[in-house]
Amino acid sequence: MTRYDARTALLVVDVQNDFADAKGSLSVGGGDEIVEPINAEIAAARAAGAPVVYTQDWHPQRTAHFETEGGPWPVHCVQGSWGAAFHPDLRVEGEALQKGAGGEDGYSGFSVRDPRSGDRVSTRLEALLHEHGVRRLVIVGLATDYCVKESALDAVRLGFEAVVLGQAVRAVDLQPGDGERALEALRAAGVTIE
Ligand code: VGL
Ligand code: ZN
Repeated sequence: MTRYDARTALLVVDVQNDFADAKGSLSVGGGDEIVEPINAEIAAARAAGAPVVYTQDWHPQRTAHFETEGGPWPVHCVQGSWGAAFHPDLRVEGEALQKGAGGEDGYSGFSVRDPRSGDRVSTRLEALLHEHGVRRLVIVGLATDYCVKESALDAVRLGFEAVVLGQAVRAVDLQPGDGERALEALRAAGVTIE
């Protein structure tokens, strides 16, 4: 079990039906297997007084993030839909931050990016963590090669210590090995993989 304290936060990335359920539109292989391990982390974090923060991919119906508008992805996590809801077995015991609501791609929990112009805008996550006095982040969820990766890279760039739990993340693997390569890139950037 991971070490938690009041200066550590658990970040639960995008454990939503479209990624975590086999019937989801962007279903990640083994996505549902990580819900119970993540619940155990949530319980451990709360017992230690560590804040738990959740992100949700939260797209409008039309966005350049989707294939229908020239982007890379099938329509997924549309605001308010079943696919955008948290997996029903996930314990939700903390604040949820929704990203991408203005049509941005929103891979990182810390910043969203306009898919056409590339302009980046910060979300509330960094300020929220600072308000709680957090300096270390434990990151779990979906998907290893996109939102987990980008969130962990931003975390170390912003000066947080970051730990990704290998048994509580899963990859999209558009190309075989993307998940493994993402973990290597994270290690190289100074993220601890446990
Ligand atoms: C994600 C692809 C598209 C993710 C979000 O949560 O990792 N991946 N949108
Ligand atoms: Zn998305």
